[in-house]
Amino acid sequence: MRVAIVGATGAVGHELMQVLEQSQQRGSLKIDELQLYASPRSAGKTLPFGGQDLTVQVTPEGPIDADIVLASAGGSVSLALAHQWASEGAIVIDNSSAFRYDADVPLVVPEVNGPEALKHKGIIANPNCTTAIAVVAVAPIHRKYGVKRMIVSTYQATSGAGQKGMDELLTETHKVLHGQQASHQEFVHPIPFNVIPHIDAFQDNGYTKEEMKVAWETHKILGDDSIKVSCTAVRIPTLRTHSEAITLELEHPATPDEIRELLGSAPGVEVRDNPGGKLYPMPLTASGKYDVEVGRIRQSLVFDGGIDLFVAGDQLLKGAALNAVQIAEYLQEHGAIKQKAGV
Ligand code: A2P
Ligand code: 11C
Repeated sequence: MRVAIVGATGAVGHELMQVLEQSQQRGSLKIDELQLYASPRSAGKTLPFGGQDLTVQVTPEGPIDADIVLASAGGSVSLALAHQWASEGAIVIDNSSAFRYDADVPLVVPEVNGPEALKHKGIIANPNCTTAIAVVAVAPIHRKYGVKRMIVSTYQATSGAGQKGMDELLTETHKVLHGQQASHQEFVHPIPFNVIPHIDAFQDNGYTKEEMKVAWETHKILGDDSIKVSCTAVRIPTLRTHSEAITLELEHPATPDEIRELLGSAPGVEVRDNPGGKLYPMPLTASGKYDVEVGRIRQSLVFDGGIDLFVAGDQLLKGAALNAVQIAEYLQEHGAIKQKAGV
């Protein structure tokens, strides 16, 4: 199978290469060729993969001769080029928000709605990171107990703004620690020692687009528009891993023990829930992990039989690169990747 990464030099691109290498080592994906693309700024750079140095090329404006294109160069690049890349038969797994709400583009978290991926028409969308991390924990609860309302407050890492976001956290914090004033470029305000309740653009209803994505995408992934979702999305000064406090009103009441047991066997979830032992989800422990940590599971004081919980999931992994590679693995497992003759 021939795989291409568009945006290979970015933060998600870097993780894509690691996750692909691990998938290849496990024997999940068999990669015959990996092509790397980025902007003209990076042309000629080399990046290591499988013991070789691969050269980064300028992203083509026409078809890409690969079986799978993992696109992570931002919405405007995908919007302009993804259909071209797919035009010769490549399947584009797109990490941007460009196509997520298109009726003929599946929006997929494999452990939640994997079969949707098989309905693609050339493009499959990878969800917004905050949503992907939340639905891994919420989907099993929805299936068994029926989620009526979902209230989410997020604590989002700077990795959500890519490598430049992480760099800004480090350089600006260094400045503050040396008595200088922090400035800002990737974020709306200086990020060191701050929290910013403003991610993406404000909409007419007073919510930000990031917050509305959590509602829109949860509906599409769970296949249920009736769930009422409200989100407050906040940027915090951590490097990677988004954390989320989630309150659920349920159709059928559940106890915390029932939810612990359910999530204990849910794919992609690690229950980390022993407050007495100071064990709960945190970016410190969830970073670098494939599973989403879930803990602080308790009975809601607001909704009878409802549940409160806290999740932490690596934004660059389950929130981006890992989910994309899992979609490719799902397609391959289901014989849905038609390799071209000669490969
Ligand atoms: P480059 O490193 O050459 O700028 P991040 O989200 O971490 O900022 O990464 C964005 C990725 O998208 C990088 O690999 C970046 O390449 C790539 N990229 C940005 N703009 C373009 C573009 N116009 N065409 C192709 N790739 C792009
Ligand atoms: C952030 N969640 O943390 C955003 C980044 O819809 O793919 C990802 C935006 C998206 O800034």
